[in-house]
Amino acid sequence: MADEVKLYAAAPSPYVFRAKLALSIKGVKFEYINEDLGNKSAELLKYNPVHKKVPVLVHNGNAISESLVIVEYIDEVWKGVPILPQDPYEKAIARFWAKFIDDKCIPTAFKAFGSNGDEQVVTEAREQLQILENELKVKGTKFFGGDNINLVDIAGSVIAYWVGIFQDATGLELITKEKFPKITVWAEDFVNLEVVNQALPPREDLVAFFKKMFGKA
Ligand SMILES: N[C@@H](CCC(=O)N[C@@H](CS)C(=O)NCC(=O)O)C(=O)O
Repeated sequence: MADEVKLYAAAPSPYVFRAKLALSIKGVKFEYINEDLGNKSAELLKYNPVHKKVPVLVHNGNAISESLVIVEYIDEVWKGVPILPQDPYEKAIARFWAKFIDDKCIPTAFKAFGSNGDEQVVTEAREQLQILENELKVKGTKFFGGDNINLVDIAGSVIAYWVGIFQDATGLELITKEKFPKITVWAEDFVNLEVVNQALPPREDLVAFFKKMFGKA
């Protein structure tokens, strides 16, 4: 029997994108279920009763929540192009950086974009991004995964694509080529990958959406 794969989603969500990209990398066919987050479906609330958030992956009736957990699940179930390193130490390091992006980079960046340019808040966000910049410099590779993207690059898609959109929506230049040369080149390389590019939501739609969200429309 063929696998039944459903993704409960919302187009502007960078977390949904992680799951969508992982499915695309593995070549998995899935049903995309667009949620109205202002009026969540009974299925979403049933499948993710704890957080009530997208993405939720439902595989043959089993629901999995939290984007990084979903990406790991996809990597284990569907073989082919690997997303996590096989070596236990390398795998732990990838999980560490993905968690760093979620725990430190995203919350501080989001706070900065919502702060109307508050200097202290912007500095805090740039301090976290600087750690990521240094990591790319130390690694000296094209992607966090080396020649190919891995869990960290997928986690970082919010920085590679969404941050530029938040910048356009708010007018705050958090990341510039001068301040973050490694992140800038990595972001361009990531977004230019065909598998990434084809899965990304259109830029103009996101700018309009986040302008409203940040009260700039
Ligand atoms: N930690 C979660 C975050 C997911 C998340 O924040 N989803 C947002 C959309 S970007 C959502 O569903 N928000 C609805 C709500 O908070 O009510 C993950 O990685 O999946």
